[in-house]
Amino acid sequence: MKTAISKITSRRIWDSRGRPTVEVDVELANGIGGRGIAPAGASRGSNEAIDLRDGGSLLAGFGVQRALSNVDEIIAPALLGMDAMDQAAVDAILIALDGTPNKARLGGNATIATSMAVLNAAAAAAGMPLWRYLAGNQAVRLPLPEIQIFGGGAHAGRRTDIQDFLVMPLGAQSFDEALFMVAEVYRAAGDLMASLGRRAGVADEGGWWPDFTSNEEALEMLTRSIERAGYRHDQVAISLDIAASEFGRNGRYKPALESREFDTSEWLELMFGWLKRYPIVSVEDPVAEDDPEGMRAFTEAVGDSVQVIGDDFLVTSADRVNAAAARGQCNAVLLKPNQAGTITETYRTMEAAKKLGWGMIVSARSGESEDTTIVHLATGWNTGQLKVGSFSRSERMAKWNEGLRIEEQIGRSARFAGWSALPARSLA
Ligand code: 2PG
Ligand code: MG
Repeated sequence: MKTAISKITSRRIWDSRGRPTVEVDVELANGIGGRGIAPAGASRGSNEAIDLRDGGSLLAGFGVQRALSNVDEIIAPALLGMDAMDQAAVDAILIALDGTPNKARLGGNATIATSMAVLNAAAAAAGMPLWRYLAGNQAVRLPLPEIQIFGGGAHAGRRTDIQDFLVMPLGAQSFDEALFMVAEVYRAAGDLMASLGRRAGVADEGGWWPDFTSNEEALEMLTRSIERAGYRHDQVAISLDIAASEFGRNGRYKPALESREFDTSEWLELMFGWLKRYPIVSVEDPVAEDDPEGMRAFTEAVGDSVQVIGDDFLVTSADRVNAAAARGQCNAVLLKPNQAGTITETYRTMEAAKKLGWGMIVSARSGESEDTTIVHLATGWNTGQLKVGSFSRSERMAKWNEGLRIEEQIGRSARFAGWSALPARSLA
């Protein structure tokens, strides 16, 4: 069999934060190969796949030697000879070898790098770009990008409580135009901060460092940046990742910049005020992962006008998506392949969300690399949305630029998701 896996190699490489991470190369009998690189989160959901690290004092405990050994000694021998074109069978072996609910034995970093490497090898063997291999005969759209302008929270020393201040170029007609619009907003935001003497470099995902005195000031500055770039709010709108698990627990919210504590309903009221005053069309993790009633209340209150994304709350789990839908929590899911640990589990989560008519946002992590697989997943699976961090630093730009190449490959029949990517309810 030409597409049998004949060799699997792992190595330690370095991510965008200068931390070690897992890279896996898969080679097939026909000599064709594929690669996968594990990303890493900083604000992680407690139920996501375990990012296996060595601990100890070297590299602040971030070493990946155990994960690499798991690839070489446990995963590779089990996958040799398997057909790379059968992703579900390969991933089923990874899941069975691990045997835990959260990849605690092998490490989600070991399994996702392997799973992505196999997928990339299969597409290469089929002689197709990955997005086309994934799409088969299904129609595809270039995803609506969700791009960070200011980075806060765990990615900026908790300088602001809100983690990601992002924009969505809803008025663009193409992916190319979408990036053009965001480039103008990103630059306008940098100029605005410079003119106020508040420009202080960038945060982990390349967004401007949030030198603000309140969360609301950041929202004000973002709104002004959109206007300064010459766009109306129906052309470029705001999306927030509150990442509330970072400062909320047991129904108590302690945002550092708000000078007091909140219970869930007070916290929701504060956010409802933001939704009234600023052009916000999407909110991720508005409440902590341990606050399902807060998530239900938020979704019920805003659900027909705002996309409500579960990240830490859903951890790319099909079961959690279905359970949340039954309880009226969220109307969109963030799809992070390394939260699930394999491509197949990520795919199943996407399918569950698609059946529900939910928004689907394929997402990078705050620790990234030159790997562009997720851009192909967003396009080939036709998820409609893609979140990669900001509009600077090459681990981010590698992905946005890959989207441009895909748009060119599709040519004149290329479609851009735009508004249509938001869940049906938020179009009302
Ligand atoms: C998130 C991501 C990306 P991290 O919370 O959505 O912004 O952050 O990878 O640190 O979890
Ligand atoms: Mg998030």
